[in-house]
Amino acid sequence: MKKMTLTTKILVSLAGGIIVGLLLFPLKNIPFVEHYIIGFFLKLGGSVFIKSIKMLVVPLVFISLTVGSSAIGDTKKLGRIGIKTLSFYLFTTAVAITIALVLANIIDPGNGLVIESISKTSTVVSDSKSFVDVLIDIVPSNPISAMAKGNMLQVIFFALLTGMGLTILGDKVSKIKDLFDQSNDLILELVNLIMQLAPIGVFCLIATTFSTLGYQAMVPLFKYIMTTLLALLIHVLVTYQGLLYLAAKINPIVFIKKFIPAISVAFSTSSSGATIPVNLEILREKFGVSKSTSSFTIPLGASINMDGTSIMQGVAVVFIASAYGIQLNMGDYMMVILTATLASIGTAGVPGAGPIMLSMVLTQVGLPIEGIALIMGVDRIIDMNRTAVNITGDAVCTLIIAKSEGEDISGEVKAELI
Ligand code: DAS
Repeated sequence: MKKMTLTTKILVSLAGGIIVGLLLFPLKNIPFVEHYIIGFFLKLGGSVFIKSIKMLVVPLVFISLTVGSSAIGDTKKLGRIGIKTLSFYLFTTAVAITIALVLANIIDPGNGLVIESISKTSTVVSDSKSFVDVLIDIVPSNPISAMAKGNMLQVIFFALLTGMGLTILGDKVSKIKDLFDQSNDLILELVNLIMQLAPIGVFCLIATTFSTLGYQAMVPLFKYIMTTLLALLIHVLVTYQGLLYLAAKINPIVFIKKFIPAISVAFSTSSSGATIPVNLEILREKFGVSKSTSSFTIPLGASINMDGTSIMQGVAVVFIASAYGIQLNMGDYMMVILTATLASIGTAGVPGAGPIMLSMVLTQVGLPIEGIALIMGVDRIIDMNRTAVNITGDAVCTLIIAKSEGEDISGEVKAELI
């Protein structure tokens, strides 16, 4: 029998976990079920998986952001293309998360899923702190302490600075740059190893959710998935196609038809990294983008441009806050946009990287990281879709940058058709 892919195993464990959870729900008050099945086996499998994800947050953010920002730093040599690319990526990521936050607040997918009412843990943005204090607090007085405490904005600040330092010093610190690059490969392998636990972790987490909440968990989770997919669709059809048409006069239908193979690879692999080759081939062969432009924008985008991921994070923050009865204020939402936009620079283009960065965003707004357990069960379904959006954003940016550089892009809406 053909070996099941990890995605298939996760989807099978998701279905199995829901069924087992619903079967256990009527039995949940029986001491044996409560203390051994739910309270021991399911709790053990789910908690170990969540803590394994949590374990990677600080090293993944620091290393991948240092590597990401040193790559951005190289744009100094590329001048305008680098600045345009970085500006476009950060702009669309901020638009993406704003769409997610607005849509999630309208639909409120977490409504009805009452886990428990708890107060926010201390957040970076609290009523007592003025905005200037928040900005001052981004700078760590001790980067090691920032990492130990998981103050992620301070870790991000230090990582961006480190990456820029590496670029400025260039060949003088090539060994340190190589060490960071190798450490990035190592940390991505650790993410991959942790993701091998996903089938067990997903089974335990989703079985725990349904054995304790029963059918009441069905509708909120379904609404969470649909809200995220709707936000992803809006971002592709409105933001991306609108920008493509306005900035590059490219016919949206032509773009989608030509880009389907890349979307399919991203959907099936849940990996931006794995989609780089087919993305490059389509942009060069079917749109005529130059090698020099695409070989810069696509690999950079696959590592720092994660609009789909930031959309998941925006919806998940609202969903988890609602499930725990926590009211978020405007300062919190601004913090989510800032943190998720910066986090996208550090999100790795590998399966399952999104929830690792989500735990960072949750920490910054004082939400319980355990809330990830609510959505982790269905995350792979969303990962397939958000990865497809991530790489579509990379391609849209590339086409707009190429057009702005005077390259003749095929697929443009010819004057006679406008
Ligand atoms: N799967 C990641 C990617 O390759 C994104 C994520 O996990 O959010 O883009």
